[in-house]
Amino acid sequence: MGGGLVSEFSGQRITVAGLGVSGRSAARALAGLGARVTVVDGGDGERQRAAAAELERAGITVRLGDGATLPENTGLVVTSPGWRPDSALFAAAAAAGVEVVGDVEIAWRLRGPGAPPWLAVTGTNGKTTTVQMLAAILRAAGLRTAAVGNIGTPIIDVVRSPEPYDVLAVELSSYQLHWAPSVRPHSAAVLNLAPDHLDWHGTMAAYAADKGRIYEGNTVACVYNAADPATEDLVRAADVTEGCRAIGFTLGTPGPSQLGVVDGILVDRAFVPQRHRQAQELAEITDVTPAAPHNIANALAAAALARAFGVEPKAVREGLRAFTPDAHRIAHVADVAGVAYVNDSKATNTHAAQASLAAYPSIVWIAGGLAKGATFDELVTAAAGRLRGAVLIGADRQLIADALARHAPDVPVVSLDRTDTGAMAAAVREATALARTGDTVLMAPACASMDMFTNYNERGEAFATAVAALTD
Ligand code: UMA
Repeated sequence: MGGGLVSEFSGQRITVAGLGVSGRSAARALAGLGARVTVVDGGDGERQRAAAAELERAGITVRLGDGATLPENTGLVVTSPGWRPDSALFAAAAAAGVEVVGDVEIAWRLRGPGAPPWLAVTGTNGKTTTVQMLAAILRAAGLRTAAVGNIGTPIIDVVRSPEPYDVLAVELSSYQLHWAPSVRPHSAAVLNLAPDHLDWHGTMAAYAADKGRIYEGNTVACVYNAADPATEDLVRAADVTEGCRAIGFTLGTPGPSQLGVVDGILVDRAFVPQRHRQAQELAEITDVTPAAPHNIANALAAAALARAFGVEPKAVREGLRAFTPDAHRIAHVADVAGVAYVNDSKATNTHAAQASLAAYPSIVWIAGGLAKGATFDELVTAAAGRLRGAVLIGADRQLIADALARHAPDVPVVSLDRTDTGAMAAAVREATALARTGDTVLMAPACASMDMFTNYNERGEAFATAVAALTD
């Protein structure tokens, strides 16, 4: 792979949409292959200017402050995942008969002979953790691998790297799948399906259909969640390679062709010689950190993909033991004056927030941000009995305030009318004032972070810093 590629992109005029992580990676790779690249971005801030200067030094043209006009003579548009399909730039491309694809599609097209297969993971929640677990298991099996995609490392960077890989653990978002029509993973998993990103996809059906693309052309296993029939429906709808199997995972006793849990042991009844009579022990639930139900499900999905790739049971156990969870997913930050502070910044939608709100008996909830078209009635109804109070931040805080007024009218609510980064420290102070001994202050925003922060990591760090300041 790497530099020796003779490329279909050489000499082509390509417009890259977006100057973020994926756009910069795509622009550099395509320019390196001899394409004439123009990057366009609707923003014109400090971050974009610095990135533009860097790309311009590599001979790439950058146009800031106009993400709508298609540069003249564009032969292909390569979009970043965050750009909505109804963006004006794509309407202009369609009118000019120009193809639009994402950076993941380019990564797929750049694979040379002998390129490593992809084990791919999507789902509304748990995909980053599952991909990290999968990579840990593959490493424990002695395989050369990388965790790439929506997790933060653009796949193009790895596909073009001179370092050899045996297999890639790939996290794909619904956005990336939408723009990646020819990707064909070795095996793939959809972990769960709940409403998210509806402002981007338009409808739940469109969101599900984009997620379902991950199963297209799978050769060995389509892994689904037996507790979430919508994921199995997506397997049925997929056009897979002849001989590819549907493999379920369940927190209960597994049937044939499933992985599941029996007496605290993770067992495999799918990749064993006589699956109608035998089960293979893979690990114990105590090998998984944290051993919460949603995380056991993630471990089973990761194990299923690894087993589909031929990994031995022993490596599954070793990999799960080696895995350390994300610092921003239901992470206990500190206890201050008898109150626990928990960072679940990774809860960027209501489905994820529901899992952490269900885990504590008495909660002061910090929530809010960008709602992405979500509604909060179901979440608030489920959590109402556990809420000591709520502190709301961010652009769409009123939507949550309204749901609280409807379904939990007795819960005290503080709504902070500011969206600067210092708002988190104020929110932590307000939450502390509402909390009583034994309570948990839980930052599980149920919203995306980009109205106030660069990403959920930054939001989580702001929370941890604010908690640390309580004892200064
Ligand atoms: N921009 C415009 N016009 C638009 C939209 C964006 O000009 O209409 C510009 C912005 O000014 C910015 C750039 O495009 O400069 C950003 O592009 P982007 O939003 O696609 O973000 P990237 O930095 O390229 O990061 C993307 C993923 N972001 C999104 O899907 C929103 C990252 O996932 C991913 O890690 C990265 O590619 C590498 O693959 C983040 C994410 O939030 C973590 N994902 C969502 C999720 O997990 O829920 C799907």
